[in-house]
Amino acid sequence: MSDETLSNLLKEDRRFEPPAELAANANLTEEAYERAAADREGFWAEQADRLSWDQKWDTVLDWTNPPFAKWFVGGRLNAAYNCVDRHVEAGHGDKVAFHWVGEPADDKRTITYSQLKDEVSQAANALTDLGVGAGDRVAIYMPMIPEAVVAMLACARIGAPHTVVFGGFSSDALASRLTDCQAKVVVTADGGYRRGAPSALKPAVDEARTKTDVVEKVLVVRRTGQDVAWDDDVDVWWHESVEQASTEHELEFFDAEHPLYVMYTSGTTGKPKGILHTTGGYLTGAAYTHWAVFDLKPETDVYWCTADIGWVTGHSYIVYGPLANGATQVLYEGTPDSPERGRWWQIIEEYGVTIFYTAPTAIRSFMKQGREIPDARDLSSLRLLGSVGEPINPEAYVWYRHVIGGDRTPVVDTWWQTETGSIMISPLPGVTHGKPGSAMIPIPGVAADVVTEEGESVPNGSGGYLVLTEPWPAMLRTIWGDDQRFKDTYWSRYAKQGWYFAGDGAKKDSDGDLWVLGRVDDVMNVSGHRLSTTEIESALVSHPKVAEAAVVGAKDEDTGQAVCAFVILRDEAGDGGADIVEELRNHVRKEIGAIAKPRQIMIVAELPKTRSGKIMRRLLRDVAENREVGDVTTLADSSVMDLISAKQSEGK
Ligand code: 6R9
Repeated sequence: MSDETLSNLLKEDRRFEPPAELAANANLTEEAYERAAADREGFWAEQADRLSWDQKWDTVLDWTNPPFAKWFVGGRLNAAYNCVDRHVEAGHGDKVAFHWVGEPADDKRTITYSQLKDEVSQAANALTDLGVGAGDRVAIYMPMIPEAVVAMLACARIGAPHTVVFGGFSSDALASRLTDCQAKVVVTADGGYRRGAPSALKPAVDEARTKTDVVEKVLVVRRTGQDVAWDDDVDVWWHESVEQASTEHELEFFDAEHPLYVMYTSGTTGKPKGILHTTGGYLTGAAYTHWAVFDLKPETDVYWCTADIGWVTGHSYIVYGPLANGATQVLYEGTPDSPERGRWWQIIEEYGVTIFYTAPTAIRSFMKQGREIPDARDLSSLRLLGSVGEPINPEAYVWYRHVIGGDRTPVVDTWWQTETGSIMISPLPGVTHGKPGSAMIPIPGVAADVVTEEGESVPNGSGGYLVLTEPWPAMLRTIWGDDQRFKDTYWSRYAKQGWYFAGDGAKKDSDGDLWVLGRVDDVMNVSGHRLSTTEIESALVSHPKVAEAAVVGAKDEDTGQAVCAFVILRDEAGDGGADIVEELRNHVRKEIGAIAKPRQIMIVAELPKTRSGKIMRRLLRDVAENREVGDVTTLADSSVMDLISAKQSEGK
């Protein structure tokens, strides 16, 4: 990928220094890079010391049977104790753990660490009464309400691995996950609020139970008060069990390698992969990275991560990392634009949020709406912004920093995966001179490289495959029930070297900083030139009329693949004018080169996205290649594809 056509992103030469005050008081400073490289295991042992262990480990890492790692061997701890009880014991019981904000505007709750301890203990007692023991799996299918966090921590407290299934998933998706991990109990709610209206959840659980017989009990939180079907043998109300249970619960400690949770994520085949995380290493990784990358000062910061707990960001950066660090957080139930477009900015103003972590897709949709909306709120409390989930286009990064961060705040572009458990590649806010669009270099403790197919490290200025070259504590331990798939998917491509293959393409710029380009299946090959979807998307988004763009490679008789782009215009651009398509094609040519000029550009109103905000390029490829559109069950809004397909046939 050393082609000059790929140099567009590397032309980005804006740099942002860390603010002096943040640099002077930063949690992690430059010396950590060297210290960690000199003694990686020693460095991780220091990070594990952030946690409270009932029994210390004997060995930091056992890597004698790769790729099956064991971290902190012989150590014993309880994840929920680390996230809750120990803060209460240290005298911080009155500290706010969550400012919970419901979607209905007056629905709010403040939960202190002692209240959280009581509720987690009650839920632990209730789950035990329902027959859940250490090692049993519990599924959690809930809206973003405090009980969801309580349920996760209660599972951790009794050593029952949880599997959180995003509340927007269908009953089919739920049933297949329940079956795969043999979940004995499901925790759910009657419903949740979405865009001002109650949206039912329990019927999907009822339906899933007709497709699998593994579930013995369903614990139901009453959230919306809507009618639910009830099976007396199976269904149990939360308020009749958990809320009646004792707030005293005796702790048990578990082995460092005791399973903490299974998180399902999509792979290249239809069957989702159950990514297994264990206790000691995962919690070490989540706590350390949350402290280092977000420079958390637990006494003064108000931290808000907008992810849903149904995906890994919610696990590591709402539940385990921040709570292990004793943070005060905002937890929000709803969507960014309900009941009004400025809801997020209103919440930041109201709670004085200092650290804000969200996804590029959200940032781009705010760009589309225009800056008047955030400008109407006082966002001066913010001191640090984070991004996760996909590459952030330089324009979106600069807008985020400028409009939301008032040019004061560093932006940390954090690269990681469900599989990695915690952030791997990211700027350090007190150290790094940020470059818009680059995740920069691996954080201290992590070793990554960009390599060729053959496994040679590429020189600066070139691209290849992103690999992690040393094991790390929060790494996945296996795919639930499928060790072979675990080996094949992540460890077979560079088996000789023993590296983890991340499935992402990346480039090193002339300074050796990393630019993650997206999944390798998103890398196109046009007339023998390797082109990145991200790069062309960034070129399109840099056009003043464009809000968001998705690019796919469609089969082409002449060029192998051809570039097809789907573009959402900014509101103020109206329909873009009669020549908009030609204007954009020429813009891409100007930005990158003729080779990247899209064969086809479709102006659309929406893009198909998963609930975690990733654009489903696979579906757009179906449209671009005039195929029947494939499986849309993981889309947040499946009607989007009907609109796009209709538009495509109109144009023919
Ligand atoms: C945390 C999360 C992982 C995939 C990953 C990559 C993409 C995530 C990114 C990024 C560029 C970033 N990704 N963060 N790409 N820059 N800062 O998103 O986990 O849902 O498992 O997705 O997301 O392609 O491989 P997950």
